[in-house]
Amino acid sequence: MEEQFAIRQAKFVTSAGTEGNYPEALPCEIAIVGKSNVGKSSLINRLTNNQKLAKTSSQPGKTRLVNFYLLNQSLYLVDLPGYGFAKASKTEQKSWGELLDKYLTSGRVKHLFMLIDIRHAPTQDDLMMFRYLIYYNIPYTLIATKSDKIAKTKRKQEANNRAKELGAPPFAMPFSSETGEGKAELLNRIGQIYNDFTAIQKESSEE
Ligand SMILES: Nc1nc2c(ncn2[C@@H]2O[C@H](COP(=O)(O)OP(=O)(O)O)[C@@H](O)[C@H]2O)c(=O)[nH]1
Ligand SMILES: [Mg+2]
Repeated sequence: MEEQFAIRQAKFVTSAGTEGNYPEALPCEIAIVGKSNVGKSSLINRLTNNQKLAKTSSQPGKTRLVNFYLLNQSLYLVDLPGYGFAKASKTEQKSWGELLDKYLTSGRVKHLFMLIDIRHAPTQDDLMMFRYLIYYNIPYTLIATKSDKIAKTKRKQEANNRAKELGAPPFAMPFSSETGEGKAELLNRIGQIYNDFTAIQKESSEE
């Protein structure tokens, strides 16, 4: 069933570091992972129609904190720091690992959007990230970003190829922050996830 999540309001709430200073949890929290520069911040901006909400950069590796965005006062969309930035020092890589580990094991995240570039085979870091989310049994959706960079006729196939290369079931959603391709589908996905978790909460509060 199509049940698009209509974003009426989106605002930045807070950034959290390794100390785990997260905002009060909500029933539904969706986080976005992917390597630096894959298009995480641009996706948030496109979804919310606000080009200034999440900082984007053509210079990778700028976001080092867990950024919380509140949609319609009822759902968190979380921008996680990107991985695989070649210039990052060992110390930076270690603190990135701690930050991500702390967040992903906090029990807050209900679903992950894992972003991969539609044009490139997954890197070692992508493969590690994917194994990690399987290991922790976190539900996910694969999103193949920058779909505008390849011919329209190849998009579905290429997106699915990226999923196969990761070792996932062969499906990824093509998405472009440039053109808005895939936005409606992604809002449907968010609607489904949101409904699942608010329904779970209603059931348990009725017991
Ligand atoms: N052509 C194109 N460029 C994109 C798209 N998404 C992001 N970019 C560009 O890729 C760069 C990195 O994007 P950003 O959202 O900051 O990536 P992040 O590091 O994953 O948050 C920026 O220069 C964006 O303008 C897209 O869908 N199409
Ligand atoms: Mg970013």
